[in-house]
Amino acid sequence: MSIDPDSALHEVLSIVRSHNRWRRVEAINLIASENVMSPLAEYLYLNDMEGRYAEGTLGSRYYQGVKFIDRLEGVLTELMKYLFNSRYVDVRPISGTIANMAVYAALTEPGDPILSIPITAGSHISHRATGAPGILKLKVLNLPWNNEEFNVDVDASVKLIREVKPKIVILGGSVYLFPHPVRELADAVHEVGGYLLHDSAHVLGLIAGKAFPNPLDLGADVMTSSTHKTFPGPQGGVIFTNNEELFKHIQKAVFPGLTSNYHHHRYAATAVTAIEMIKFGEAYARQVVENAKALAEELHALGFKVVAENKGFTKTHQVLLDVSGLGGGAKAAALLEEANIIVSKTALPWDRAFREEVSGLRLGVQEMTRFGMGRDEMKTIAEFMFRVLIRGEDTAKVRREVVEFRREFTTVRYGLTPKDVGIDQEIRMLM
Ligand code: DSN
Repeated sequence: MSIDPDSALHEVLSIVRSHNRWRRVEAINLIASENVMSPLAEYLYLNDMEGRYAEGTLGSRYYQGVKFIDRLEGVLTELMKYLFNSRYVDVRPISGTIANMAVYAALTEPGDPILSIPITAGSHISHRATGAPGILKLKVLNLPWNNEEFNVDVDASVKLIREVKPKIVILGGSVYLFPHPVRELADAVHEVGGYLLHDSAHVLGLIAGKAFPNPLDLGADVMTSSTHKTFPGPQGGVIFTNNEELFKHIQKAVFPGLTSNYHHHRYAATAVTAIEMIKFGEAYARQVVENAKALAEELHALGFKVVAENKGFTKTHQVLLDVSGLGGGAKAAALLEEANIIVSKTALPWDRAFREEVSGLRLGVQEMTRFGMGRDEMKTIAEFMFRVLIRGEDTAKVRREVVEFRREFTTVRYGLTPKDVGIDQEIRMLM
């Protein structure tokens, strides 16, 4: 096989240009697990730390040349401690999944039972037997789920915890409309000698902005997260706890257990994002939750089956639709993508399984909120979705209008720019 490097180069540039234009300025992105960094965070993301090693823990490294990486990791750690009211923070995990795995590795033995919400109710793959817990040979059982409440069934869960005596009970997940019952389960978990872990990946930015309760304040022993969903930093993972003993075990699981390089170039961007959340996080988080509610109400008014109507639809960045009557989640998501509206299909708790035909669409408004959208724009988005999915309009026609609409919202809010800190230089994305 031969390959022409020049045409491959041309192709690489063209793919990146097309992607950037499509996802940055022409599509309405409603993937609930994504976001955009501020211009300053994006600017700082490219730095020399990208190619360096600093194996070990802060103050005890195996490499020379790390004095500035050490200082930066220290600053980032302090910012995260302050923002999330946590005594101990490990910012080294490179993803939320690695953060979860480090906690399991630190707190369990093979064969131990752990509990997490059912996959169809939105638990993350790293909470399930097919993911990290399975690799560590943990026995994963479902927390009982109440469809009416769209939440964990507290009484049935307390009963199960007393029976099973799990080592870890995991709350939080990828579908997350209402705060899970941390306070209500913490005592039962502790009674049987277990730990309560809250995976805050989806809601970290809302916690930072005080629009969602901080699980550590409510009795969670450990909180894990990624750093790039509602918390709009670069991709990465983080672990929080107030328990010094647990933290020692967790740190060892992170290194030498599960990582040897921490991708330090992301630290500056994560730190800037934390600073931005201190400065603008409350306004951002409030607007995100307001927008999610507005989008749910508009969709409902247009005839969509919006999940959890009896509970007011949502208290997070997410909105869930049951589109089983509109061809199912996969078909609806594909049709919307044709119209440049990017969403993910999802299982709903009443679906039989996760991998089969699923009934739901999961929408997240955090990224569009950062681009300055408010209630009026949520109405416009709901109307675009109505035209594609209910009225069955030509997707190419809707797409042209989506592009025109989206191009008005290309400046990231709630963040800093290089100019704000006296840097008269901008790196522009290839478009
Ligand atoms: N699976 C991702 C999500 O979309 O929620 C998180 O890793």
